[in-house]
Amino acid sequence: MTTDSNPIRALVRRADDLVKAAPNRADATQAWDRAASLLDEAERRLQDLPPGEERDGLVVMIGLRRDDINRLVRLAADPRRSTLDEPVAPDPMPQPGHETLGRTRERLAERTPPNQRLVTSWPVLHVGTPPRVDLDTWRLPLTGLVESATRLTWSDLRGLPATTLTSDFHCVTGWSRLDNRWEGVRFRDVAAVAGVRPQATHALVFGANAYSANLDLDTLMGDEVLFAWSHDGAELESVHGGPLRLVVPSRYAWKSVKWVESVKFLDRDVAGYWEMRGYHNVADPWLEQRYG
Ligand SMILES: Nc1nc2c(c(=O)[nH]1)N[C@H]1C(S)=C(S)[C@@H](COP(=O)(O)O)O[C@H]1N2
Ligand SMILES: [Mo]
Repeated sequence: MTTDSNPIRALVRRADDLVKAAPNRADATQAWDRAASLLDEAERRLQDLPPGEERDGLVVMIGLRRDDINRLVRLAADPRRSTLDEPVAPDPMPQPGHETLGRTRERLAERTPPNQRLVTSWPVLHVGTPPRVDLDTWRLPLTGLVESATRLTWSDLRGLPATTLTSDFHCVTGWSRLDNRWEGVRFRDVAAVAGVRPQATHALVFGANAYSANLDLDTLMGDEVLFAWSHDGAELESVHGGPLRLVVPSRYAWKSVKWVESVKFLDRDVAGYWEMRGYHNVADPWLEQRYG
């Protein structure tokens, strides 16, 4: 009998989805408990897998997630921390059939990557708790392979040429939100302040709660990639990554880092948070690059 690792991977991904949607729920602890029991179940099923690389890889994948959940539970229990927590309005995961109105079916289909469903609400997904950010002390360090290491202040950032762009947003958990009007500055205009060295090929963009995503510079320097502070005409809410989030429309939304904290330019590709946890390195929704 051959033992299939896919059901184990499916359990792990269900646990991920619960963790990311936990901020939408009145009781995040319940979501973490449920995620932890899915990991228990995954670990039980590991016993049936033959020893080898695949099994070892899954052991690491499960272990990383156990650490994540433990960290989240610890943080939530920390009284210094929980006084900073803002209540998040419940925003349940969209159900199939929750469709955008007023456009022709064909036109919508053209803009909907495979196995995505359209939503008009805007789900909130992230690991951890939105940080409280003070714009007076906020800094954006640009580090690594740059001509001059730079720490932008909020007013430095707002002094750069602002752009408004409309783009679609595709989350790996299966929802897409079309026509998001973002206002911000292009990644490449921010990068130009520090001057990117010629040998740089990739960057890691870091966000609050030890989050990160890796991208190649060709993608990051593209026209559509913004650091955004406004969405659909309103200041970007903290739950959606305000004061500043990255927006990379050509990639699944986990690459659109919320609460950006720094950018590091590199001459090699280094895996970010979800990429390290088995998600696809590139994450093109049109090629359905969900998992590695
Ligand atoms: N800092 C940070 N950024 C993050 C995440 C996160 O956990 N932390 N989650 C990502 C994921 S998985 C998604 S789908 C989008 C969700 O953005 P939204 O909550 O504004 O819809 O943010 C991305 N950016
Ligand atoms: Mo996501």
